[in-house]
Amino acid sequence: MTYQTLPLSPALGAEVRGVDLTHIDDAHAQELNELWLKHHVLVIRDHSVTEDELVEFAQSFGSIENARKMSPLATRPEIMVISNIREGEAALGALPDGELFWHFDRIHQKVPNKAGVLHSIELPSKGGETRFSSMCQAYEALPEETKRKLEGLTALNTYQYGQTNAANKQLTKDSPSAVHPVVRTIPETGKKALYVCRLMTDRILELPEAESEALLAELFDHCERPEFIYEHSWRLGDTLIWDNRCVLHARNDFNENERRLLKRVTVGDTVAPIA
Ligand SMILES: O=C(O)CCC(=O)C(=O)O
Ligand SMILES: [Fe+2]
Repeated sequence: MTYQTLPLSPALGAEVRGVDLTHIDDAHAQELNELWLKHHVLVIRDHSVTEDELVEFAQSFGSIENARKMSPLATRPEIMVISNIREGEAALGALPDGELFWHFDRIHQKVPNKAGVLHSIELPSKGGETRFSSMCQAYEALPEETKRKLEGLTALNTYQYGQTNAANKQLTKDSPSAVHPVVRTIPETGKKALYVCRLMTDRILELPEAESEALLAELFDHCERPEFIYEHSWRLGDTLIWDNRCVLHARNDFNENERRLLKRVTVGDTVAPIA
């Protein structure tokens, strides 16, 4: 082992020390992948990187998916800019403002992405923390009866781009949607993870509407319990990678008059979620 790890919360997350993000060889990449499978969220502190270096680092975890729209604040199509920086009225990045409900990135697609990498460049003086919740822990903690009830269930997930909470969802016929198992198994570890989220999961297909609504409300509350969560308070030069297959994330509100700029690289998956 080359790297030293420090746990970030009882549920998930580890800070990894001794990483040179600009020199990741095959052995380093393998070690980082093992740590990522074990801790689900890895944080490397105090290490500013260029866009090229960030993309190269993310490639250690799989193949990269381009951003949906290229931002004027990025120089490569792989870089998704998460920022509230504006030119006039127009936001130059995605997901510009405020609180963001619990979600899995791209769960509304057939093959959602495997991991997300975020790198911090400008930060507000307070707020804007990103929270991560372990869906392996959340599944484990369910009563046996609920685990049995969830077997074989699938859910419809939809998303309208830019939407940040579930209350103001205004779906159109063209809003992307995908059906996935309510509990998925992570191929490398065989671990089961709850796979629903407040922002995008609309309906459990095998249940009558009222029953689906009641069960989802119960599951959302369960997923967001504090004991499953690590809250990341950003410092400049942080690089964070999370397992988007079994970790939910959300963002705390922050002052809209202060600038926040993160650059994200999205690691694609090769297989759709399996039950
Ligand atoms: O701004 C953040 O902290 C997180 C944004 C987000 O949800 C993402 O990059 O997928
Ligand atoms: Fe996200």
